[in-house]
Amino acid sequence: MNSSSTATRPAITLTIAGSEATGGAGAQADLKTFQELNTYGIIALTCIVSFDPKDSWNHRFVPVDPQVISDQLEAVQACYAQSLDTVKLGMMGSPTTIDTVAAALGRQAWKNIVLDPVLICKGQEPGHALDTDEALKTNLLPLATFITPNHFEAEQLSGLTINDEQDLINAARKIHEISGAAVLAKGGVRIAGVDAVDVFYDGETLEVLRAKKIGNVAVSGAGCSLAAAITAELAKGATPLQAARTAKEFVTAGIHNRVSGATPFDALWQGGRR
Ligand code: PXL
Repeated sequence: MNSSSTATRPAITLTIAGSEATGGAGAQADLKTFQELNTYGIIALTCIVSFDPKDSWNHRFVPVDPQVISDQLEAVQACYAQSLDTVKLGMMGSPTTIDTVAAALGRQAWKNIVLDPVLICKGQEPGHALDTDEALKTNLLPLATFITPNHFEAEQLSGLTINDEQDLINAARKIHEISGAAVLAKGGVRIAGVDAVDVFYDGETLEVLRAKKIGNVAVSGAGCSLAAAITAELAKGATPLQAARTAKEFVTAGIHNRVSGATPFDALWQGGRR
């Protein structure tokens, strides 16, 4: 180990997530967010998603072999045994992957486990989402310290139907009750109104975070980047509410400065605040 000053040593942030080759979402979005927010980013890959330009940009999904997921986590945990206490969980994609990841998480103590409960990606079997939902609820929800469900995921996890802001508040409360975690439930473009509304609830504080909607189409990477920004801020010592506020600003700036390609959706630019 070198003997340089600890003052400049960055906080370490691990994401356990899938690759999305065009760079908009997944582990790529997480790593760019970590770098932008001055943490040292690490990835353990769970799956590889490749959009198919010949088939309406639907997702082709390939899981990483469970042993290989385990090996990556073994390497990371052994390398940073002294300093790794913050992890983000992104797309798992299957119950087997969830079991593998839960087992690795159980091998050490964590300060922050941020769960972005990604349930389904186009191109996966719908039945898959149900299995994944159950496995998430059983194996990952109880470990999480912070959960960032989008509209669909909040409905699945809470069992509630969400049409408006009050429904989103009820869902955030319910997800906190079943997990004990801080929750940021994201309304995104799916709740009517001029603002993109997210609800924060940690059992004590309820805060509705608002930003003017920028268009009415979801931007790729917004959810991943939001959870990654929360992860980075927590790793640097922010409270959950501070982390949520900073993450919302970070994502809003990234959507303002989004990147477009041939896909029908744009991608968030993590450098948007510069
Ligand atoms: O945004 C959800 C998401 C997460 N992770 C991966 C993805 C996607 C959506 O495309 O591909 C790897």
